[in-house]
Amino acid sequence: MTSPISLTRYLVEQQRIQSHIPADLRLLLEVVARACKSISRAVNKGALGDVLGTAQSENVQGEIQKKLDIIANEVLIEANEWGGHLAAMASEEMEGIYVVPNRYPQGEYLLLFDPLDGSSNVDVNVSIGTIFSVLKKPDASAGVSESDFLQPGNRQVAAGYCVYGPQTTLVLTVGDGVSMFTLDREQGSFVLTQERVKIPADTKEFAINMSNMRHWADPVKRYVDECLAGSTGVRGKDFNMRWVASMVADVHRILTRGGIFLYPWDKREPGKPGKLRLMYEANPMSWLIEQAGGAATDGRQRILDIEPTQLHQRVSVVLGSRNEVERVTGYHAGL
Ligand code: P6P
Repeated sequence: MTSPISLTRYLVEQQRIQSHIPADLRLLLEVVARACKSISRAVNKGALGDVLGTAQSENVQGEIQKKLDIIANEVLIEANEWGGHLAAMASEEMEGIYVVPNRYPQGEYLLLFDPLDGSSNVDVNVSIGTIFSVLKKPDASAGVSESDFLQPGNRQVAAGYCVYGPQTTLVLTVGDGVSMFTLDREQGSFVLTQERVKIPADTKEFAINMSNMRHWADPVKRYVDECLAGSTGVRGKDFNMRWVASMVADVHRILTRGGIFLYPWDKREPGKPGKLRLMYEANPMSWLIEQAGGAATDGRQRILDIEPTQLHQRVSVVLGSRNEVERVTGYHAGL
């Protein structure tokens, strides 16, 4: 029986074989993974630790912060600021960027994260997760500012998430496919459990918050109505629906068995392109989905090609099994 491959061994071998994981990026990914282990421990404490409930504060999005939102954010900042691999970090939980303090060496990478996505689920013991995206500073020589982060998702050098569910699983891409690592709590290390993840091009499972149906644009209504019509309608097959209200959990299911996830624009706030954030939710998830053979658009264009204008800008998201995403995108184009 071959010995299990740890995340460290996987990254060392990828660095040696593929040489597209420079030493500083390997260090960054190992530090993020270690931070996710700490967050997993805090999440798993639940009512046994002082981690549930709200923190009596709001984040930059105007959302009430959960205690675990703040804990997870602090864990990621403290884990990453001293290593010399980063120039700065950006988080859903912080209005501006966090520049690595002068007392530490600065690196060339930029780390963006949603420290605890789906945190409203933590109080009801449903899977949540950490999402992260890695960019390179455009000009290695200069200082760092918020504008350095405003790069399209097709410029990411690494992306991933850690889902805190029945298992704690780290899912990662550096541009050469998607790999999954499950936390072995006895060893305290992430172990490679799946490589070359592939999403089926077709599916019978869609994920959307159906309570928003009356607010959707017509192309989304048309797509969902056809799914609901099932074998009696134009699709000629029955569909199943899932909605965890935790993007990490819904995306993990899609990477594992296919499906389509939609959080589209709706009429409630017409000026808002969507609910989800481009830089640290949609971009990393879209790259993972594309690296696994799926597709990701905002209903009209490839998410990874969107040129960002604001750090916390939102976007409409349609991602998953390629043929379904292309169908929804086609409906938006009037096909
Ligand atoms: P709703 C969690 O708050 C989140 O940002 C995503 O993880 C999730 O897919 C979505 O919002 C759920 O939104 O409106 O269904 O609660």
